[in-house]
Amino acid sequence: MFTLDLFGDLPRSIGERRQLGPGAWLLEGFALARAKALVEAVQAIEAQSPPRHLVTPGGFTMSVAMTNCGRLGWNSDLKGYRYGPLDPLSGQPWPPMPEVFVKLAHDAAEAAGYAAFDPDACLINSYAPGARLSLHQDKDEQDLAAPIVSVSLGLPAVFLFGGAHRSDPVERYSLQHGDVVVWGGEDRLRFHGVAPVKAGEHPLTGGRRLNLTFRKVNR
Ligand code: MD6
Ligand code: FE
Repeated sequence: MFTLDLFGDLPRSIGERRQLGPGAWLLEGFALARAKALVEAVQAIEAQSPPRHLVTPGGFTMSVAMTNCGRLGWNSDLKGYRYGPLDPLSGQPWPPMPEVFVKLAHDAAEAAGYAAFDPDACLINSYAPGARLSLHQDKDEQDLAAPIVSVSLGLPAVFLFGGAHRSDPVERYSLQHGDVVVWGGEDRLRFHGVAPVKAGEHPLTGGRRLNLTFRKVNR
């Protein structure tokens, strides 16, 4: 264990594993050594399938901009939420999942006790200052036995971690560049969200926060 103070934040432990719930872990700094390769891969994906502000079925435009890679991508419009093989903007398949993504998702899941995680979808969220994600459950996946692996890059954010019901109390965790959250099992359907991202500058991502969430959609 050692600490770093790169971003003027409190001294921060790397390699610490914090248990957030019976099936949920925060792996501090787990992706740090691969962060540069991950951000470069995101930039290549975005050149093919640019981040876009999706509309919810309720008619709201999301403040987070989204794109995807992998066999399936998540999409939202007035008709609903769904996963599909094609980027609706280009009509082409989503860009393939880079090897550095596949390996990181597998390794992080394993470190949290989930063996043989083999995601078929990676949602890439891009947060400009002020962007947020309201409380939601991830339940559009067919395979709820597999965990979700979530990687934070660039600007920090406060992660809101609720319970099984929308009205349950919410815990707040600071997510820093390189942190990975893995959750599954009993925690798989907990409500969660992201508080509005504060403005800042990060050497790898500039003025934004990136989040990769890896999912296994199809069994
Ligand atoms: C984010 N993450 O951190 C949004 N969902 O930008 C999620 O919505 C999320 O981090 C399911 C599992 C892990 C997550
Ligand atoms: Fe989510």
